[in-house]
Amino acid sequence: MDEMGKVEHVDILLVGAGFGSFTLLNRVRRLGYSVKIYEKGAASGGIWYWNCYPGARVDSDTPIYQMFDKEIWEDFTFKERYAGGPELRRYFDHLEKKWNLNEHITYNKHVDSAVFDETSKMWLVECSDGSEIYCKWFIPCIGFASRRYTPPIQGLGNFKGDIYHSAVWPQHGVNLKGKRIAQIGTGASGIQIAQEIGDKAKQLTIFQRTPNMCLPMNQRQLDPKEEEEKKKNGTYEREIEKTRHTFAGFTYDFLEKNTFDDSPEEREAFYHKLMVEEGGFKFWLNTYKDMLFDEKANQEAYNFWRKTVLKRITDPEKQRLLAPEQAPHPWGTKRPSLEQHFYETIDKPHVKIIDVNEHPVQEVTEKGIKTDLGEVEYDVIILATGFDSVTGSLAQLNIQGINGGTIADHWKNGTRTSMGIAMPEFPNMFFLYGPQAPTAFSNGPSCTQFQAEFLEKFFKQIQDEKIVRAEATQEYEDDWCKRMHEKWDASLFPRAKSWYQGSNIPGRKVEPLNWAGGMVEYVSSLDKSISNDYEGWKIT
Ligand code: N01
Repeated sequence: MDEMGKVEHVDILLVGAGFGSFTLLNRVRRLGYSVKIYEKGAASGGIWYWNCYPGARVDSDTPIYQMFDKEIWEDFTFKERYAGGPELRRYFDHLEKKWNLNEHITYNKHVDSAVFDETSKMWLVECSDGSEIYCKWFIPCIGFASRRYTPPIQGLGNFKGDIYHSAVWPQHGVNLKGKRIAQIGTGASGIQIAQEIGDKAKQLTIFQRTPNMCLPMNQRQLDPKEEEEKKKNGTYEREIEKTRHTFAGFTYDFLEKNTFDDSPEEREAFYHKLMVEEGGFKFWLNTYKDMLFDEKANQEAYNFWRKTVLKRITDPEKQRLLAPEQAPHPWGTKRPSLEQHFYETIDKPHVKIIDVNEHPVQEVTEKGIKTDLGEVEYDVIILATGFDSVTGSLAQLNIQGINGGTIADHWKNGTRTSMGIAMPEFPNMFFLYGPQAPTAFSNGPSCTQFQAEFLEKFFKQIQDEKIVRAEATQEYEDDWCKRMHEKWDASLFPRAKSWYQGSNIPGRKVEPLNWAGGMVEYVSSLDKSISNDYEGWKIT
């Protein structure tokens, strides 16, 4: 409500203050739309606000993990090849100032529900503080990881020490020096936390369900002068332009050749270059084109990965647990984390690994954790157990479509979207960086940038044509779901129990959640849906 007691109105309401909403806001306000962002946290950054655990760091490298706008990078230079959480928070402050975003953002504003009013063609959005706002276009930009997952571990509530989840880490930080720490989970968050706190802890026990087949990050400090030069000589622009033409929105892509096109010596040298010399995701996304499709090719990659990692672990039991002879799933079908000194840290005597498949957690007690190996006391339990990924963010909101059903209802027999950006029965609503888009298969800022560019074109076109209602067609949704499955089923991805397909949570439907057909095909599908007289949309 405003001071007159009237419900507020805005053209476009965005939810979440992260990459997605900032990119989109800056584009659509130039078209003359009034735009607001509601953010439930006290500051911007999205995932970087909430996941402020020790060692949080991005796994896309500079310069592509940022806004693709020259005016922004002109006077902000990242200090590291892979930026850490605090630097990314500073980057968001910079964005807010540079683009004067403050007047558009309301913090500590938690959207609870939204309902579409067919008469006014507007969404009525309600917040947990009781306030309401009408918007013509409703666009949640809440990403794929805003609903954390805590497994139902017996007795967790009885623990008298401290429990922290990586996805809602205290903003003021936590002193873990000299503590006896249990950490559950070894995904990207778990790997980063363990390598960061390993040396501070008196004792660290990691409860592992699946080994994370990590790749070396090859982190390095950036030389500010060199970066300035790259900005001047066009390198930044060229690198960013490359992201438009690759499978995952990175600067590199799969090779044209297959694994066994090379001789064993050539292959060995190539793997070494990618994994050891260059680091990052190159061994995953810049490798032979059959690696994620052909079992033998994949095994070859795993053999090299294992051989390389084993050299960094001395304890034979830890070697067995971290890099087993038999891979738990094809290599790369679960997101490999980028580590800095994870294996060396874990190899230390005060760090233990318990495989929960061999020794399940029986119960958390007041003092510690009990398995068939006995009860061990801890001061702190860290839950690095991930998210109700990809769909959980949107499904948790009470958003009602025209037939009164919520998003969760729309997905009760499986996730369905039109091009990973809209759904039938939810007119005038889009979402960024969510289900069935390239999302977790992409460099995040590339995905949000290309989706925002599409929406900018869309909003420009409907403004010119005085269109007030747009709803994805059922036909387009059916077709997208079919294509989603075709791409997914042709790969080795279905073979891993991973959050890519919802199998990290017992009982959840297992289905492809991210578009596996590549960024280029994705963007051209979006464009086609409006260029051809709105063939993907019902328009009025
Ligand atoms: O979550 P995860 P995350 N008992 O789901 C384990 C992005 N991100 O927060 O592998 C024991 O990957 C679970 O085991 P398993 C990035 O895209 C990026 O780490 O399912 N363990 C797994 O080990 C990332 O990939 C960064 O068998 C249990 C862990 O908990 C995504 O977010 C940093 C268990 C969860 O790992 C998710 O990352 C952080 C149980 N009952 C996040 N239940 C960057 O580096 C679950 N687990 C950019």
